[in-house]
Amino acid sequence: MKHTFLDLGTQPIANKFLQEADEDEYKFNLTVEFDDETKLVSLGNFVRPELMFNDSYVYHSSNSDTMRKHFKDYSQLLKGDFNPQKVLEIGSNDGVFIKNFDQKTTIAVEPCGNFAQLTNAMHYKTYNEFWSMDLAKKIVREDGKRDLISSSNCVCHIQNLDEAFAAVSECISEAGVFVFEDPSLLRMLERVSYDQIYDEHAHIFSVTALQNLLNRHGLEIFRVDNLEVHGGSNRIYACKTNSRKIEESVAINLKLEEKHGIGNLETYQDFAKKVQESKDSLVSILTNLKNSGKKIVSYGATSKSTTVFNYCGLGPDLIDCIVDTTTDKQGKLSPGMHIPVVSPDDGFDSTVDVAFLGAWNYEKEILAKEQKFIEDGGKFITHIPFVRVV
Ligand code: JHZ
Repeated sequence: MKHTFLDLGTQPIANKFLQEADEDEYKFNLTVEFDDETKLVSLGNFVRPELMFNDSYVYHSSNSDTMRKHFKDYSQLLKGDFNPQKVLEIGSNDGVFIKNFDQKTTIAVEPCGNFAQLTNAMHYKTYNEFWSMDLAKKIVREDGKRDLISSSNCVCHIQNLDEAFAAVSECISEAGVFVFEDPSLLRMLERVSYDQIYDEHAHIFSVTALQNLLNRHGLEIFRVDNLEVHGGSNRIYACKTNSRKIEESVAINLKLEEKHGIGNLETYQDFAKKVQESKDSLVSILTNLKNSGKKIVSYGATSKSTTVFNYCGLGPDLIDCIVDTTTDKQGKLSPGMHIPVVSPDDGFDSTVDVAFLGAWNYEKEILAKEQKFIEDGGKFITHIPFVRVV
């Protein structure tokens, strides 16, 4: 049975930045459910994938030093541990991961046409489609089974996980590995990072729920790495059932999640109360700062900040602009609240007093880069794990 435990209100498409304020915007009610059978946490209302992932998708996975290094290190680790001959990435975005693998033996799947075109031009055969059973069968026929199927920040976007995992099972070689990383539900609960919830994140994964779902399709988890990227993620290593030794990290993570009550509805009801407190506290601190004459901007036009701004009702009357290095977002208006997005050169100058860390997951990288702002008296504010000046 599914239980709705959180309502983040009416929300737009998190990555659909607008050219004009009067453009039509698709909106939906962002609620979150807990399934007490599988223990999976999912959105109550899924948004049609084509509305989010299409030829004008703006998010570049290689948008930070942190993530470029992350994907390079990750590729080396996979080569060292598994020496895969045939590789597939599901959700290859701008190629930040696959560029570390050989073009002749690596293929990619990417539904956003602008990015599929990019990786095809980099000579990686890229299927410009959503991951599905039909596609898995086509790949097996045309390219052969895969020794490594990797996917970063993509599996949690797939609404029908049963089909997705059955398709992985179809496409993977007998001794192959399926390695994927996504935001961790446990970290979200601990950090009250409710902004991990938006249209694209159809699910927020626990190891517990993934174990239940993968097992239905002849797959099992044999290793889990806890990562700091994207606000706390888990890297899940799965294989065909009984094909590899199950490592200690699996039991450690399952125990930790059990201790945190990941299988109990009360845990989520408690989280929902903390989300409301976080909102009240953020609205209050930003309103007080604005009333005392401070100029506030937001740093990083993230999907996460779309949730925060729309849930908390924070608009251009409080936040002058959002600064972001992504050229495809600049000159546009933020989804729902219509805050102008500008380049850091245009919006992050000496007149700014306070910057809300929309990209709080890059706190270290941003603070190191913006030392001058801090030395000159500027303040960064974050809501993670509670509302505070950094
Ligand atoms: P960032 C996206 O979420 C969407 P978002 C997606 N659904 C997902 O799962 C995660 O990524 C992985 C900018 N920036 O990575 C660049 C600066 O301007 O937190 C980006 O627009 N200056 C696929 O959107 C944004 O911030 C900087 O110095 O929440 C960061 O977006 C840095 C470091 C970043 O992902």
